[in-house]
Amino acid sequence: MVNKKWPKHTILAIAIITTWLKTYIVYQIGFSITIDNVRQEAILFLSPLSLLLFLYGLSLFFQKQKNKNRYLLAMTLVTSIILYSNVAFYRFFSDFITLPVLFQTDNFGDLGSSAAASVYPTDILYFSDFILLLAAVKLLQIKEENKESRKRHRKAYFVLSGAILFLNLGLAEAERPQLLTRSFDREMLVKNLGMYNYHLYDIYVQSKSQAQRAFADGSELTDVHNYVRANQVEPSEEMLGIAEGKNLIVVTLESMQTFTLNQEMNGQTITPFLNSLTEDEDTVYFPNFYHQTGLGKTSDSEFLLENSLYPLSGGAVFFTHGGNTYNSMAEKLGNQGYATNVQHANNKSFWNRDMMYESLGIDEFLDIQSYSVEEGQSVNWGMKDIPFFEQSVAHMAEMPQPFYSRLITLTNHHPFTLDDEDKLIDEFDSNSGTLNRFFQTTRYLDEAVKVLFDDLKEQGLYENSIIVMYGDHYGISENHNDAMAQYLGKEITPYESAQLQRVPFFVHIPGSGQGHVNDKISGQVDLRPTILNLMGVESDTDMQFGSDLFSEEHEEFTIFRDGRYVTDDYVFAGNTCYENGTGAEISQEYCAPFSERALAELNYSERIINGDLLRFYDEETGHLLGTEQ
Ligand code: GP9
Ligand code: MN
Repeated sequence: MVNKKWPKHTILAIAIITTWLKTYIVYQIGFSITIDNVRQEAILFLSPLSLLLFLYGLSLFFQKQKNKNRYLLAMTLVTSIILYSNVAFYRFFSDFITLPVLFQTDNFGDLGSSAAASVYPTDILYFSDFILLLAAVKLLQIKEENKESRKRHRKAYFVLSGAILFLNLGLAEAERPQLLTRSFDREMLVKNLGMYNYHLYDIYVQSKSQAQRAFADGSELTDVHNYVRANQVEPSEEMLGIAEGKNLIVVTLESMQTFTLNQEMNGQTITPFLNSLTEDEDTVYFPNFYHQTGLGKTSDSEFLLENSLYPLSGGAVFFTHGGNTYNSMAEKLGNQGYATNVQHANNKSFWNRDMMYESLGIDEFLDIQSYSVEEGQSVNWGMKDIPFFEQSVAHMAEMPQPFYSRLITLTNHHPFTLDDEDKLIDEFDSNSGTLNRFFQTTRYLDEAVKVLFDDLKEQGLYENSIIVMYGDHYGISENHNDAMAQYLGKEITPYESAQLQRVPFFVHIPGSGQGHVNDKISGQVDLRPTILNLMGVESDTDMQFGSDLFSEEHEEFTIFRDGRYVTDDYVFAGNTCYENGTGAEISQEYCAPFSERALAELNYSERIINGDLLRFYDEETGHLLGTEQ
């Protein structure tokens, strides 16, 4: 035994296999990662391998076995520290480490002490691969290798590790389309890419935005500021401050689209309660309100609502710019003495909400941990909307008043599945199961909103609140155009497709008697100025791109995040100019001036975000900081 010489790559093989297996075991015991099927389990198992093969494989470039060993020991220690730090962090925050938390100590103030308090002696096992490797290095004698075979083997080795990386990415993409471009959830990234690749990806995303930020300065705001001020409108005297001092409840209606309102599907009403609100004496209903979200979906709609800035063209701004300076609606209401919070029964790291809400100045985030989900209360993505609303209203009853509480629903989410007892209407009968089920989940969401109203009344919160509800984005994508055409009884041209981006928007002010249908062309970017004016909170020096929908001067020009737009006369979609109303194709000349403005406006907004320019702006005075004005 003592004289036995082991094959030349034994130490490398031990390092890779022990770290790989240890990582997989730690995934199971150190975190609560949800796995729904065998493919996800297989990806989770495979995911640490590609980076380990590459990183540890670099040892092949060392000539002496001694140096190889040292390098491998160092790397095993580094990967162990990374993995273990995440475990310790997760014990406290139920989240994975992302670069900004290491620098934003004000966000996670007691990070160091919390982490230190969660260390146990048995945690040494998280370093078991390092310990095993140390023993192997001490005990095993390794054969020398000749130069020629080294080069050949090395090449083959790195080709193999590249192939495994692509296999991993391919499987991850199949499991979660657009995983890297949308980057929605840290858990999903870790699950699909592996902990080590996740950190590399995180470093890439964060340093890209930090670099853009570093080169920006306040002077870049001058043009943007001039543009914003030039497009400012006067509020409507009648509506200004009409809800002053009341609680503000904003409900995000997941995936709800306007085409389902005041319509039937095979003789069945889809949204009976919301339909009644469209004629209610205390409700203003906006049938020509469009979503303006990009890849960040729900989070983009939240971003528009809070900031009246456009989300980004690539990636989710909640992820890429979660540490920027913002001047959110929550912060403004907070300054007026409002208790501000978001209620959403999902994992808090989804869309990086836990971090972003800190930047948006939201006092409290009631995530899934604040709900008790009983047997039968969960479907599809998580807690059903009806029990969610019931428990959310119970939370509100405990809140100091006035409060601003945002409620984000979840049941009407792709793939639109429901338990039988919650199916209040039949499915549609097209070739798209997605569209067929969508009607049922929309009907369920409508029912849930009714429960919300009833519960608010029961708890005595209704009279003193204003309830705003908006659809976050489409539920039915263009992949289902054939089925949509069957339902609507017309072909889905780019013009129709743009019209399908309408989502409902309601402003319900109990006892106001202000109910009417406001059919102005409008979008989510208008939510903030509209709501703030109703609440009697001035926003006329703010850097916002939307305008108050109750103002006589509101311009009917709504720009989608992808560059399409709608005005009262035109719709620009699929690079074609259409006449709004008839859908007739018309000369590009009509649209040209708007196309130019749409591009400019999206660019201005993007510049603010990429350069983190609001840090150079004093919203109280409307002055640019560090420049003469
Ligand atoms: C997740 C929920 C849904 O928490 O908001 O997100 P989506 O996929 O619609 O953007
Ligand atoms: Mn959504």
